[in-house]
Amino acid sequence: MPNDFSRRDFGKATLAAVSSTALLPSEAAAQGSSGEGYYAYPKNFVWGAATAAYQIEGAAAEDGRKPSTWDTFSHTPGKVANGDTGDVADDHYHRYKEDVGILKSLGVKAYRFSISWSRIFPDGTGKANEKGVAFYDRLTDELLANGIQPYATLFHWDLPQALETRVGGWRSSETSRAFADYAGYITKRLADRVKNIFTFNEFSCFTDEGYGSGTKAPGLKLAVATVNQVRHHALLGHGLAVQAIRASAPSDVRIGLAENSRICVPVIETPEHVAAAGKAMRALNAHFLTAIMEGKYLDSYLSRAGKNAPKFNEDEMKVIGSPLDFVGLNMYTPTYVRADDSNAGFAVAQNPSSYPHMASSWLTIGPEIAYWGPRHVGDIWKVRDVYITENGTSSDDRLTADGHIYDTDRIMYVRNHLIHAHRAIAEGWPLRGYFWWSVMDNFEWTDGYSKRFGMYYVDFKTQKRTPKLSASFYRETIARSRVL
Ligand code: PNW
Repeated sequence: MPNDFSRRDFGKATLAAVSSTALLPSEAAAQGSSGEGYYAYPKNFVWGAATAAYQIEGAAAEDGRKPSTWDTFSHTPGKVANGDTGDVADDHYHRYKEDVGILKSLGVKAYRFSISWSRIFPDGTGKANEKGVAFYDRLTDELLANGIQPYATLFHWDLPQALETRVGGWRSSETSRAFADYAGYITKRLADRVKNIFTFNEFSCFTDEGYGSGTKAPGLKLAVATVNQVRHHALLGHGLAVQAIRASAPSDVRIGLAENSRICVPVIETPEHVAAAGKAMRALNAHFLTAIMEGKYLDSYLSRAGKNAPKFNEDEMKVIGSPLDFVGLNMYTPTYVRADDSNAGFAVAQNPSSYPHMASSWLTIGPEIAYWGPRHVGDIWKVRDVYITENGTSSDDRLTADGHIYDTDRIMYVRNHLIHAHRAIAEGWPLRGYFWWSVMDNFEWTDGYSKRFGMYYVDFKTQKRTPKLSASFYRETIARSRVL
């Protein structure tokens, strides 16, 4: 990361650039504003929406695609709610034009989707599958024809099963190298049109949860030392991919990642708790985001891991720390932090059992993350471009007799995050865009189709998409470029 950048200068520039529109509520009130411009966003803010391949595409065995670890996992009895699989999902593979039409009607400027490695290299390595590449060609062209910028994620958890079977998946650095080859290949084929590329989506969900708790594919419960090595191989895959993309990409291509780092919110916004939250941000993300941003593992992480620490060398750490153009934060839940006398200087404040959550019980509500995420990343690592690459919620959506879905809880959730995100921008923190998770209801991993995250309701029997009230909320918000 470039270290030459002064936050204060940057903050000034940003505030100058947006000063006619971005007023803090108190400023607007002081000026006697009637609300015009209230929570206004900069005109160049990237309003977007996000999905992932295995969650929406379906067509699991079509045009040469072979199984990923998620096909195997979802077809294993007892792993996914109701025995649901991604075989058909939203049938997006065949309905992508209709779905791009939905994006256009929302008015989004950017669409974040993921590429199924198993479509491109069905065996993980070897000869590319032209028909698989052709699908992403069609999708990219359709997006651009509709004025929507494609933001592509290379890995959203669906590893080609062949790599899991042959080399043990992320247990082997062969998978890291195979990933870099795939990343370089995609760049050659798509980067003339796809200008924003994410390497990975959320490391913990395929490392810790795939090989440790076993709650996600490939569903293994292995020793801590193995899991730490898996984490390291994933980071190495990221770094090697960054280098492979840079080696073949046109100069206007930007590279980043989408990480669900713990976002540390001070319990009370006093200097001591704020300082503790910054320390916690580095320490609690030591094995993923901090390692990438700093090109090293913190001593505290290594000493805590002890004999289970990952095996690595300095060359690998340099690769892992390859400079990025932006950082994407997937954010759903807060980690509240307080100052503490321990060596670490912070402690996580556990939520009481009464703490509120959304329809998914893990989804505790703390919209301050939309402020603290961009602030920490801008402050600690001097990152110049931060995106909220996922934010959204499940809701107990019901079609009413009049055919509508009034998802007021989803609107409440997103609106509050957008208000806190606005504060980050108004203070000059480098937040550039927001991607709503998700466009439409889809395969919600181990919850199958039982949890709905979309702005569009999907009837999975007929594949009919119906806009929820939240779709109107987002359309109006984007059209006016302010929180409504
Ligand atoms: C993200 N947590 O996963 C994923 O990137 C999406 O594919 C997924 O559909 C979406 O969030 C909603 O779950 C997460 O426990 C999984 O904090 C778990 C957590 C956060 C994000």
